[in-house]
Amino acid sequence: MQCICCPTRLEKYGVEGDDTVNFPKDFKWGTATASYQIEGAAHEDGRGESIWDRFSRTPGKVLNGHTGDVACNHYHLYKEDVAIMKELGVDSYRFSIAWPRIYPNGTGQINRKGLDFYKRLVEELLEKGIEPAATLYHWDLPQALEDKGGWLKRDTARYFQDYAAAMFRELGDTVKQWITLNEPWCSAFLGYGNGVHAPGKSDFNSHLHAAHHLLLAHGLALQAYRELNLKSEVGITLNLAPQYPASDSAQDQAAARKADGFQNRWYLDPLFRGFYPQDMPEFLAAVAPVIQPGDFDLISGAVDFLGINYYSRSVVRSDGQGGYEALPPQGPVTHMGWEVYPQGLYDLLVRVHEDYGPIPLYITENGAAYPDQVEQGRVHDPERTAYLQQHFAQATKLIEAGVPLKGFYVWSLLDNFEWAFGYERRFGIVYVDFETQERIIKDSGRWYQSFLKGLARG
Ligand code: IFM
Repeated sequence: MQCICCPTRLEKYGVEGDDTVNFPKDFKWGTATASYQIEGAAHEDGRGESIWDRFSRTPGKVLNGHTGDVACNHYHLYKEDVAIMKELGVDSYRFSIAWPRIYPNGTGQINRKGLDFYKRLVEELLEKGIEPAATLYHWDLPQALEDKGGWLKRDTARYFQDYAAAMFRELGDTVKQWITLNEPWCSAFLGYGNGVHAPGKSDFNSHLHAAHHLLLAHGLALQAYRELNLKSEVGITLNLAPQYPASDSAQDQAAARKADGFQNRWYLDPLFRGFYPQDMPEFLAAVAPVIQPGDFDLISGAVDFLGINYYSRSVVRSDGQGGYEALPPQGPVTHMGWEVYPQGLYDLLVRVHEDYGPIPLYITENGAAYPDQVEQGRVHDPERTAYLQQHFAQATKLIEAGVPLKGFYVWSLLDNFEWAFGYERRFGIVYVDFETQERIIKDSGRWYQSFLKGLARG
C-alpha cells in the first residue's frame, strides 16, 4: 500500500493514548445516507411504492407512525446538501438509489425522471469534487415485487440484476464505487425473520431463503458489472459485529462462535469462500431447498472491496441449552442502546482481514445516535464527536497493523428516518429540523471538518 503519510494528532482532539494518525493520502473520507431515509418526494416523478412506504403506513410498525414521505426532502434540497458536504471537506459521498424510482414496479421500462434525479446528483457531486459512491439496494424494494414474494423468491434476484445492469450502463464510471447491497443480514433477518423491518414477515427458516436470494442478487449484479468492463470499483456492504464470549468456558466460546455464524459468517463465508458455514446444520438444512447449482460461483465472484458497517459489539454466553444469549451492554450506550466499543472495530477488521483477506476494506458506516437539541442555533454533541474520534483512532491502528483499510464513511450526513424508530433517533453530523428542513452543522460535523482540514490529502 502506498503510504505517503500525514501525521495529524488525534490527541489534540482529546483522544487519549492515541498518537500519530497515519492515513494514506488517498484514504477516502466520506459521509453516507440512504434513499428512503432522506429523499422524501415519495410520490413524485413517477416513483413507485416501496416496501417501506407500505410498512411505515401499517399501524404500530414505526414509532409515532412516521414515514419517509418527506424525510429530509433531499430530492429537492440535494444541492444544499452537496454544498454542506463540500463545506465539510469530504472526499466521497455514499448514497443509495431507490429501485422504485427507477422501476416503479420493480421491472419493465426505466422511469427516466427518477433516473434523472441521480444523474443530477452525481453531476453536482462531481462538479464539487466529491466522488459518488452508490449503493443499489438499501432496503427499499419495490412493493410490486414484494407482492410477488419479494426476497423469498428467486426471480427477485434476476430483477435486481436487470436493475443493477441498467444503473451500471446509465451511470457507469461516474460512480466511483458501486455497492450492490447494504446489510443483507438486516434485509433478510429483520425483514423476513423477526419482522421488525419491512416487509414485516417473521419466519426464521424462510429468512435464510431471503438471505440466499439477496446474496444471489449480489452475485448476479457483479456478473453484470464485470461484463461492462467498467473502471470504477464494485463491492458489497455487510453489517458485522464482533461476538465476544462472556467467559473462557468452552460453552461460552461455543456460544460466541454460533452468534458469529449467525451475524457474520453466514454472509462472509459464501462471499469469500464459496460455501455456507458447515458448523451450522440447522441453517444448512433450512436453506438447502433454494440453492441451485452455480449459485456459489456467482456469489463468490471477486469483488474489489468489502464495505463494513460497524456500530457495536455483542458479548454472549451459553443459554445452557446449546444456544446463546447476549449480555446487556457492558459500557456506555448510544441513544439506540448500542454499547460504544471502539476496540471492536479494530478486532473485527483484523479478523476479517486475516480470515477472508487480503481484500481492500472500507468502513462504509460508523456513527452514533444521540438526542440532540438546538441551543441558540448550535447543536452541541460532544458524545458523537468522542464516538467518532475513538473510532477514527482505531482506524489508524488498523492501518498501522497493515490492514488494507481504504476509507471511512460517517453515518450519517443528515439526521434522517431511522427505520422502525422514525425520526426519533438522530445519527446526523448535520441536524435537520423536520418541520422547516433547516440544516445545522452540529459540533461533531465541525469537528470532522477541522479533522479533515488537518489532513494532507492527495
Ligand atoms: O440507519 C441505519 C442504516 O440505514 C443502515 N445501517 C445502520 C444505520 C443505523 O441504524
